[in-house]
Amino acid sequence: MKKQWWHKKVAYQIYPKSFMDTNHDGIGDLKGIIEKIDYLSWLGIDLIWISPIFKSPMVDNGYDISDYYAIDESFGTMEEFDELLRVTKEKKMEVILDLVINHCSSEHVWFQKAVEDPEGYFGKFFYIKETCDGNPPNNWRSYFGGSAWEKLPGHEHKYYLHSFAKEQPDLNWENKELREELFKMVNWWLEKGIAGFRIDAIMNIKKDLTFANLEPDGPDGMGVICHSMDKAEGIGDFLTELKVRCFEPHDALTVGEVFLRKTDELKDFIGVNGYFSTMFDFVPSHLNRSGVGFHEYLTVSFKTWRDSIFQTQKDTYDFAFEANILENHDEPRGANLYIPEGEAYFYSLSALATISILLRGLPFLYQGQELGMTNSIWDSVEEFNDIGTIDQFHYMMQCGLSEEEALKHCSSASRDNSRTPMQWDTSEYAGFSTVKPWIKVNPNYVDINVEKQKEEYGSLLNFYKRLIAFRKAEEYVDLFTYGKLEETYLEEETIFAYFRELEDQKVLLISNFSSKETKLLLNEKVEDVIFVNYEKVTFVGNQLLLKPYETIVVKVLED
Ligand code: TEU
Ligand code: CA
Repeated sequence: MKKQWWHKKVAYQIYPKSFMDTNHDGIGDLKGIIEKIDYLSWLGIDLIWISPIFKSPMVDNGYDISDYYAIDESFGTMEEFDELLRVTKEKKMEVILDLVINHCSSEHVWFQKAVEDPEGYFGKFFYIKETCDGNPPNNWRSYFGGSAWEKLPGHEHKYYLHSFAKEQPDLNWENKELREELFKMVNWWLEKGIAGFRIDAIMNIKKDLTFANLEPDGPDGMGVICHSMDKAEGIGDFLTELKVRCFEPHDALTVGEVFLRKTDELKDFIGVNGYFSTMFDFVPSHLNRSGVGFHEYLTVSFKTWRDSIFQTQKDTYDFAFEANILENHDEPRGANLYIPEGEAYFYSLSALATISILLRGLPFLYQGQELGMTNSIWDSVEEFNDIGTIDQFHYMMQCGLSEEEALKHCSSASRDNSRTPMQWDTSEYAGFSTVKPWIKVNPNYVDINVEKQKEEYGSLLNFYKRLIAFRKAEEYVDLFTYGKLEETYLEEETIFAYFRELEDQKVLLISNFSSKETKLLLNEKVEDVIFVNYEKVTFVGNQLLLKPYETIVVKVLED
């Protein structure tokens, strides 16, 4: 594999609205990020992805951009952004931003002009369709609920397409002029000195241009728009152009938010000459999705989860790195998703951390994950801010669920669970702000916060710091970056185990991912124990006595 500048990095996602507020308006800001760079550097982070900070009416918290060249006032100014870049460079950190180019905001000037003159230059930046019967052009349901078509204001028979909210009109990538505008913007940011982008909802840019109806999948007679993408062909041409015109000349790091991952296309996407540097492995976090809604989430067994991670590793070994995550701003907390209820404590969370961070690929942490932040407590639907959650609530009621049931499902599945303010200390509002934040603080901040965990050697936060340092230690960094990953002990009910091997180095990770003790007879000769989450490891001969969630890394001797 060709070595890349970003291969050995450990990344951290910041959701700026919830990270740190410095001007007392209850909204996180750029100055807040600057203030906390030392913290991230202390933790061992050297790559930061910041969710959208561009000018936006905030219908979807910045994923609805009304000016790609401006910083939203609620986050700060362009000068502050430049200062952030300067400060991160000083700490040898790189910054990547969020590239939201499937859609813009309905307040973007392009859309405003399209409304004025749908047949004109800017009208062609969007998907605008006229219907004779006054109904939407087809039965596609948007991701955030309701028809994916909205009437163009002031035009009775004209509709525009929006895969997400109606305030997020889809951009028409078939139009060369639109693409040129986007390439110009992408290059402008890269020239400013950012290292690259996380690329939002990118699979949506290619449409099924027949606009055929979908098989209905709900009581509303609609089908969710993602299924229309099965029939969208030729996305590769757009992505190649984007790469050649923007990413390649800047040696940018690009992380695709690629859904509908197809194994036989992985080389095209993230191979040596792929469209992107890497893409997130969403398979493990989406195993519980049935594709219909919050109320139809499935239960996922330990083995299904474990084996899905191994499958991705097998699919990409030799030619690519996936980006490994436990959490992001669209998912509930990993502590709730991957760990059985009532069992999220230091040992289980540190086990999860070790399994994830030592995989082959680019590790991403999401803010608060290093503390073991959990899903919050939601007392009523009014407490949610997320447009997707509010839609799901109403959709579940439409499907016949009671208000109580709908709230229960939202509480466990809502994206707002990961968007509660970062928990810095025990002061009111968790040290995130001095005023009431835009979204409810998780009441457990009194126990789970940076200040407290920084002081305790045995905290999850300090564990993460040691774990990142271990991955990056001179002795192991090549092994953990480039070494082959091979799964083992697959027949064991609770064991998550894999080898990492590079040339004459070979280590074995063993995790007893269960609240019960277990024994494991090792087939390997152990030379040394090099990483642990308990103080003491117990061997009886070659048998390991593993405590609940005990996780170790050992050096093994080749026979
Ligand atoms: O997400 C794309 C996407 O498809 C998600 O809406 C996903 O289906 C949903 O969050 C369920 O987990 C990206 C961003 O990550 C998300 O925050 C934005 O809302 C969305 O694009 C629109 O820009
Ligand atoms: Ca603020």
